[in-house]
Amino acid sequence: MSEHMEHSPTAVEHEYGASEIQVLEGLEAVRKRPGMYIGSTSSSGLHHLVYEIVDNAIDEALAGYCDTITVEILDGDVIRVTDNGRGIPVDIQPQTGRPALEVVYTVLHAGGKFGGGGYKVSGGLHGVGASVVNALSQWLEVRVHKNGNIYEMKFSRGNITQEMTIIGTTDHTGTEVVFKPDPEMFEDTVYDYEILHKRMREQAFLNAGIHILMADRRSGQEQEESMCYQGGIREFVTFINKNKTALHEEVIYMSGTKDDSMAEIALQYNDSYNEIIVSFANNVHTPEGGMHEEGFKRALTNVLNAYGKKAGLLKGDDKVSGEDCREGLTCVISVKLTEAQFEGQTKAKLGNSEIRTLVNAVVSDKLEQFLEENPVVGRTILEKAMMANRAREAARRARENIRRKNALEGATLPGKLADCYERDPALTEIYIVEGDSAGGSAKQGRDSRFQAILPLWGKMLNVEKARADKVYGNDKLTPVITALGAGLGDEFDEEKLRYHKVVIMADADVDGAHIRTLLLTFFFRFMRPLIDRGYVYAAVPPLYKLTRGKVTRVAFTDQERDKISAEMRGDNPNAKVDISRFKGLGEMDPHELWETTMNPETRTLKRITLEDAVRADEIFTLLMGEKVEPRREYIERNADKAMNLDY
Ligand code: 1YM
Repeated sequence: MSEHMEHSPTAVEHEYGASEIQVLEGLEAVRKRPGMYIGSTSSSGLHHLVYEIVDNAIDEALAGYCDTITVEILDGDVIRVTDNGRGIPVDIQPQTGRPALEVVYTVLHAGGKFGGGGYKVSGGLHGVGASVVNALSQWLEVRVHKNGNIYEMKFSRGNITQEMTIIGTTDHTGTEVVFKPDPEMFEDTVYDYEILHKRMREQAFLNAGIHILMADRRSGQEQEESMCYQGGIREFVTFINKNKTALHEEVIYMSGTKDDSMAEIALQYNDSYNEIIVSFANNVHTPEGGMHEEGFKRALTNVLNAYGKKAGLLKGDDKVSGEDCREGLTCVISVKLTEAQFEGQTKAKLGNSEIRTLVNAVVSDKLEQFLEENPVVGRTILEKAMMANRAREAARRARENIRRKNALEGATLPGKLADCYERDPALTEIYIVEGDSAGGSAKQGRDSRFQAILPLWGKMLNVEKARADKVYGNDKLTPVITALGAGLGDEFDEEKLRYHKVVIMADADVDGAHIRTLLLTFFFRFMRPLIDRGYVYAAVPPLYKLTRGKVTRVAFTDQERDKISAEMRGDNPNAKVDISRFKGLGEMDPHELWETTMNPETRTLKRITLEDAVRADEIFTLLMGEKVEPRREYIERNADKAMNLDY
């Protein structure tokens, strides 16, 4: 080491050797085709520069020599990254006769196992490192604290402007890199704090115990956050689930190693229907998945099925599918390996098949063990998967039913449907009406140019007895599906939807609430785009009719009733205003129904939001579920509110 340190600290002119010419050609290539090295020269490439530098600091932390990394955006969109590791080596590298620091910043693909030894995983989406950042920076400075000295080196667009120089002494070790992205290379050089913050938070989760400080020091927009997660990816899962209702308190954590590879997996179920799997290879996000995800999914399905059988929850030939097992799952997978193969369109998919074997083995082993030891959690997870399975099965049966019916009947519109004349779905409305008599009034009262009426007669279902899956094969829903014309589930096709306003018109009583709940649940589970796109509405019929002499008015709330009643009396305190409560839609004559509930000029429609639908689905699950106790509690708790069950 000491003889290397004799390298002159002052900048000296020297003749370029063959290897250095190669170096210059190398960095020139980066400037000619930057997209090849950082993906693009748009915002994503700009931010990528930071990740490349930070990756080196993280590698140093993973090697066990560094625990704090600072990332700062300075005025002029200059980036400064600092760590408290060993400092990049400054000794002369024998092959090139140049300081290692210089080689790291001027030779493409330098980095990694330098001078032999040392565990270093090659991360980075493009795995190109510091020299690429240097080539694409208008200027870059690096200062290394090592051996009691501060070594400094400066560059401009990849060219050395100051040879490595000792500029002072120091009492600690570490590396500081400051660079300004070259405006000649990027469409825009303004950094987005949120993008960097998100990435740094991710890195803090993936590398438990490392302190990462992210700071915006640009004048007028100062902010910073210090991040350190002792729980690592467990805390990552908690973070993703923070606004969701977890089905079990503890995040399940599993890890294992084989040869030079390691895998860790953290997961927790929540009560939603979404699957969130976030995977990483060598701290690089792999949004397209790959072998680590495959290994995980396969093991999860196998373990849950085996456990379900063993615990007596799955009987006979009953099985849950992979998708069933992942409904409501939030999972983070992180693998580290020596020679990561990134594949796919955006090099965001892990190709190493040995990792599939490793993850599969870890999950098969550890998850089984966890479920054995935590039977309550095991049961909860299995029940969630079985519920998902029933819903999926029901959807499939319903789809087949519809297909069969269409084949038999030539996809005719339901007989009860009173269709409208207009054919442009953007202009048409369908009223799904509870009961034949209300349906009759609606048919007479409507504007048949653009309003269609579909009555659903009779009681829709017996809440106490009907099983969830029976509901979807339900004859009453088939006309709804055919009338809307857009199909179901995966095959739902918005293009074919026949009306862009789907209005549920039901009474404000318990039966009406049941029908609304059923329809919303049905739309939520099988025609989700209908709700997402805001096509579903609830009609809001009035509650009161007020009459004085020949004048009649309606009120939608108690307050409104009192206000209107006072208005109708006017200055005459003795005037008699007759107030009656509408018992149901069926009671209104066609004209009343039109004026109060259907006329676009005077009606009130409530657009159904996703939250409404989720709530309906929850209530439905509760009412239809096998658990008697929570159902009874719910009904008792809501008995008095039955009049407006879901609004
Ligand atoms: C702010 C950026 O680059 N830190 C950093 C980089 C290195 C080391 C320490 C390091 C690595 C090794 C030995 C080793 C790098 N060294 C190299 C190379 N922070 C930042 N901190 N000693 C120090 O890997 O053996 C490349 S990066 F190649 F020179 F060893």
